[in-house]
Amino acid sequence: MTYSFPPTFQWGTATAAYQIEGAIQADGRAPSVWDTFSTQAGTVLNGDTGAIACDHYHRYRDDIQLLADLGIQHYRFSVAWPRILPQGSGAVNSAGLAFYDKLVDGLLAQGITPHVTLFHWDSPQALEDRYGSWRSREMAKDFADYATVVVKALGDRVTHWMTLNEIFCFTHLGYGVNQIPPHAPGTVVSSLKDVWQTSHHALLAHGLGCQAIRAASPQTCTVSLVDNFLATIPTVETPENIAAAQTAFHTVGTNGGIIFPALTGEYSPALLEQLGDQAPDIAPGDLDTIRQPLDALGFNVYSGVYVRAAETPLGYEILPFPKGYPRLHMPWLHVVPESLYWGVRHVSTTLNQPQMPVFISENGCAAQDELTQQSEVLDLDRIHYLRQYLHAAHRAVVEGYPLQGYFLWSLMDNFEWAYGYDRRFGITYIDYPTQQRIPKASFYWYKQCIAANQIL
Ligand code: PNW
Repeated sequence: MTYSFPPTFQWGTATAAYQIEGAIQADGRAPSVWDTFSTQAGTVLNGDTGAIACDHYHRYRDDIQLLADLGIQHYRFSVAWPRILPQGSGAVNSAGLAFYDKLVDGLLAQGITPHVTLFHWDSPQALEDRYGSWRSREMAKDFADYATVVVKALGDRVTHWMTLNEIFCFTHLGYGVNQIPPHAPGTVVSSLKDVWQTSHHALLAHGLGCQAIRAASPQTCTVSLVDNFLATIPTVETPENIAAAQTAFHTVGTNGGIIFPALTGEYSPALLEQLGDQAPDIAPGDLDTIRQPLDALGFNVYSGVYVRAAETPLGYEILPFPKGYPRLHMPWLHVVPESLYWGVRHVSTTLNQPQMPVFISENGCAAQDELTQQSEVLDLDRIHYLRQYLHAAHRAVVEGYPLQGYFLWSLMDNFEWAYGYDRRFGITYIDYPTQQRIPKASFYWYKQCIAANQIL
């Protein structure tokens, strides 16, 4: 059997501004919360920061060439808010916009479609100082104003927009009580309710952001949210286990309070019952603002959880991963390829959005890559991981779920947040001391898959 995809299937790869750009003081950029956070002792492994990263800001031409060599047609990257509005709001820094102008033109010249994430965690430090960033509702309005500036500047050439990347990570991991390792700004708020309030504000930013993008775009465009909801997988696909996975989908991770309101306009009742007085305050009209019509949903998928029906009060149980379960080079990176298929299926069924196009906005893994004497990286573990997840994507497509495309995380090794440069997710190896880009075996494998439009 060959595992071919439909001719319209979009093959892509993804990066994010703070993880690759470096050049943190260039052309009027002001600090982001990640600059502040990573320079505090003990926050990031080995004391790494994004100050230089992959120096993409200066080497973007080489990186566009790398994309062209890969034969990719779609590239997802993010814009750094503190380059555009260094104080978070107010004065626009045209030199910051000029960088993305050149990047977009360079991509288009190679026939590569840009897919732009407006926020991938690097919020302006100025807004943290002014009102505590996501702790304040003001953040949502400032985000929408920032979106307007970017879309007005690039919207003549960019038609694929994503509002926020992974609300769970930058709110619950950034403000949550006792999160290890924490995310910027690393501000521990005083209650679970206050944590949920930060993600509620982010949902508002998404809603106002969608409206701002559509209002500012000079042409028809597509708008999506990028979410890493947690997929629940029935251990064996019996009707009972499938029903159990659907029930569990409401309350695992932060699903019930992020993807549910974003797509359905309601927090999951099961989650609200669990939260009790720790649920966030929801002002009149908020849920209507949050549930915006979306052209597609971006799903970041790395892992998931197995569920089966059981005689427990909730009617299901989640199976813990036994010691020795296959895992890649992150504590949470259990190999659960079915999470891709089941995530897409839950959008259609459990969230009742059968018409909602889904694309995989990120999938990939960290591996312990080493350069051989011949300057090669034989990352077979990454190829095996990716192949399994692509098989799950193929299953979703052949069963008729509206899965449109797949963006591999990541084009190159980069600053992996609290793990710094210690964890490599790229299909291109970065030799940080020389900034040399060395395509790994997975790069050549993925290139062949793209060219053949099938899993090899
Ligand atoms: C995503 N988890 O983060 C981000 O969007 C990327 O910027 C990041 O580099 C990539 O995945 C790899 O980590 C995640 O705890 C952070 O399950 C945490 C989790 C998953 C994804």
